[in-house]
Amino acid sequence: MGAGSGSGPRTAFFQRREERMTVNPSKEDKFSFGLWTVGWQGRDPFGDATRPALDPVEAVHRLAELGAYGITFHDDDLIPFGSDDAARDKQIARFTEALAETGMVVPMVTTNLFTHPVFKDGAFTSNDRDVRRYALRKVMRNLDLAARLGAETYVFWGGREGAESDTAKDIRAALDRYREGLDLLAQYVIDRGYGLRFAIEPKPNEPRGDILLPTVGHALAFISELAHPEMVGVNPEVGHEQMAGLNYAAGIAQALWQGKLFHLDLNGQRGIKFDQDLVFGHGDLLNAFSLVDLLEHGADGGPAYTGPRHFDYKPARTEDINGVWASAAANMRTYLLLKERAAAFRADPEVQAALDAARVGQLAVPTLGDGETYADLLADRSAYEDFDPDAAGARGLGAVHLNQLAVEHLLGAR
Ligand SMILES: [Mn+2]
Repeated sequence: MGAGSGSGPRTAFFQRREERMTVNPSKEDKFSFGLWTVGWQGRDPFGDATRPALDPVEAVHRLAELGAYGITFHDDDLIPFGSDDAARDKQIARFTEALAETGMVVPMVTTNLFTHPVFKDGAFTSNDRDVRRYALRKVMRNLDLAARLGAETYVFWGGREGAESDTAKDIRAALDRYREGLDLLAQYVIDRGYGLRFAIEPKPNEPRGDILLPTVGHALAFISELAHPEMVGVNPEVGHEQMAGLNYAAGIAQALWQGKLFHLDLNGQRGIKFDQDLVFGHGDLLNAFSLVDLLEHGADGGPAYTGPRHFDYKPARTEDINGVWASAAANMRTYLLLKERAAAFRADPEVQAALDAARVGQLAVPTLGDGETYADLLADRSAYEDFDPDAAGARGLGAVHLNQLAVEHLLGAR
């Protein structure tokens, strides 16, 4: 199969390779990066920083040159914690100027509610009421800035909202306080006319032993309990779901199904271990392929998601500043290559035949006919009395063949 002997397939292979050389990111691709990604200095629990601090203004310029369209940040990424008003205004002015010079946008903003020791037991769900009130004020201040910069989405990652022991945190009370906080902030956004939507980012653990709203499913269930559920969706991260052993593309599919995919964080993770934040595709590449196929072709062949393709990765601690920019470019190039490979997969007649053989499209057909009732189903002898379960049980699906075709497209062998 694939590029065998003979000039035909070989020529086609090299033509494809030529085409792929031209895969370069542009603003239309809507790639965005967190300031904290390329700005990560490589400090981890066991070691000091391996890189110098990066000026946010330089990050804006370099990412724009690489083809990104947007940049995102936590309040403290842009304005160091504890800055006075004059320093804060000056930094915002420098950043705004860099955005104007490059045409970069700020599609999403979020709050750092985890670095300062004040948040060691959480922000909205700290046992200490004064800490909870302080956290809400910190978010409101940054919501004002997010609206000023034209952001559409405000992310809530509750990394410290959790515990290490079951006895020190009343989970039901913590969820009450989480809801109280988000309801208050939603009302603030409505009253100010900011037009921002909220996106909850689940994570199972790290830095807390156990974090509240640990998976996409937990977050979706929590959202249904809020005062303004229509304003709140999810921001699932590849690595966070995979740290819980879950299928990221499947979680994204459910978020889309519920109309709740407001934003997403792309990166790579290799199995159930600490949060690696690898380059997108540098973990479970086959799941990344399925994810891009879903995002780009999941709605009758067209994009199922049109928001930012946001990368929340960390350039490996081993890299110098050149490696930082190489890894930033790698995220975008990998996404575009997967997009190209997924399009080739969809266009392949053998894939279409394998999809038909596996009856993938049949799942879209409702189980009951139009207007059919359970009484009609009970009266349908072909559904039960005359049905041959042994024959149906003997049918092959051909799922492995279909998956192999995906692998071969991913490898560039077709
Ligand atoms: Mn992560």
